[in-house]
Amino acid sequence: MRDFLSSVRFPIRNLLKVTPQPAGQHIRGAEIQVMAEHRNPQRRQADETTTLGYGQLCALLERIFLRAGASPDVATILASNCAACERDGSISHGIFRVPGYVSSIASGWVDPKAEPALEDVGAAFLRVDAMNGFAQPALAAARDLAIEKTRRAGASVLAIRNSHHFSALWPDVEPFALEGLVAISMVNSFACAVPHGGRKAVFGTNPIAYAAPRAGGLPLVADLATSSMANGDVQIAAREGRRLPAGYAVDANGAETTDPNVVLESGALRTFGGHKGSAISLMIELFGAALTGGDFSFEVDWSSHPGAQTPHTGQLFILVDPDKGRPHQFAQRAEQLVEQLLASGLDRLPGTRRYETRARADRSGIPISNAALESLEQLAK
Ligand code: NDP
Ligand code: PYC
Repeated sequence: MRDFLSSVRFPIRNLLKVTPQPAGQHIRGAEIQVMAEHRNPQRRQADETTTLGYGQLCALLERIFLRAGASPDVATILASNCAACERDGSISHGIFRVPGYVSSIASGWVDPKAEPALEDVGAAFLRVDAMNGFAQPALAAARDLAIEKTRRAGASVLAIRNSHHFSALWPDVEPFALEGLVAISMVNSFACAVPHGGRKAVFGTNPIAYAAPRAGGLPLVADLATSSMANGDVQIAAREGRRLPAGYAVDANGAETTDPNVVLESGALRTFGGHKGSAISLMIELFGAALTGGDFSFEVDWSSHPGAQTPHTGQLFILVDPDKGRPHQFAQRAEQLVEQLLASGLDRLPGTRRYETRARADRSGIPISNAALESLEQLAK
C-alpha cells in the first residue's frame, strides 16, 4: 500500500500544485484544490471541464477504490455513493473526498475489505458491526432486513458501529423514502465543534438527515451538519482566502475567530443555533455513538495513523412505516404541507437544489474540471 501511495501522491501534488500539510492537520491540499475548482463558479466556468455520465464516474471511482485496496463490493458501494454526491452537487462530499479515502485506507486506519457482521437483536432492532470498515457497506448489508422489520413492527432501529462515515447522509436516507418509509439518520464525526458555553471541541460536525415520501414528487430530504458549517466548507474558505462569518468559530482559547486556518489548525466551529443546535449535536453523540456502541467524536484518535481522515464512530437509523400511523395518507399529507410552504412564499424546499442539480446532470452529464479528472485518473492507475 505504501508503494501505491508513493506512486500516486507525487504526480497528484505536482498536478494540482498542492503544498504537503503536516500530519494531523485537517487542511488537505489535493481535496481542497479539487473542491475549490468545483465550488467556485467563476473558476469553474473558466476551467476546461469534461462531462461524465453517472455510470462513467462510478466506473472511474470504482477503479480508484479497488486500486487503493477495497474489496469489489466496498469499491462499488463507495464509488456509487461518491459519484451520487458529485452528481447532486454535494460537492464537499463528492470527488473532493477521494484523496482522503485513499489516504485513510493507506494509513491502515480503516479496513477497505471489511465484511460487516449483522446481529438481529430484537423484533425492531438490528445491529451491525462494520468491522472497522466504511458505514455504507454496513448499511447495504442491513438494508433489506431493516425494511422488512420496519414493515412488520411499524418502526425499527438500525445501529451501526465500528464504522467510518466520510460522506453526505442523504444517500443513506433517500432510498428508504422511495420505499415508502420515513427515515432519520445521524452520525457523529471527530472533535472539531465546541458545545454551547464551552471552550474546547467535544462534538463533531455531527450531521442529521431525514427523508419522507411525498405524493407529488421526489422524497422530502433534509441533510445538515449541526455545527455552524461543515468542516469541508471551512477547508474551502481557507483555500479561497475567505474569512468565516462572524460567530461561527473559536480559536484554541475559546475566543471568537473568523480565520479558517486558525479553526483548522487549533480552533473549532460552534454548533448552529446556540444552545439549541448544541442540544441536537449532543443528541447525535448520544444516539450515534453511545446507543450504537460507536466511539464519541472526542474519542477518535488517529494520531498513530498519519494520513487517516475518516472518522471512526457510529451511525443510527430510525425507520418508520407511516402506514401504521394513518394508512395510505402520509405522502398525501406531506404534499398538502408542501403546498402551504410554497404558497407562503418559499421558492425551494430542502433537497430542491440537489434534485435540480441531479436532473441537469442526468440530462447533460456531471461537469468535472480537467485538472480534477486527471488527478482521479492518476489515482486509478
Ligand atoms: P447545507 O447547510 O448546505 O444544507 C442543509 C440542508 O438545508 C440541505 O438539505 C439543503 O438542501 C437545505 N437548504 C439549504 N438552503 C436552503 C434554503 N434556502 N431553503 C430550504 N432549504 C435549504 O448543509 P451543511 O453544510 O450543513 O452539510 C453539508 C453536507 O455535509 C451534508 O450532506 C452532511 O451530511 C455532510 N456532512 C457529513 C459529515 C460526516 O461526518 N459524514 C459531517 C458534516 C457534514 P439542498 O441539499 O437542496 O441544498
Ligand atoms: O465536512 O464536517 C465535514 C465532515 C466530517 C466528516 C466528513 N465530513
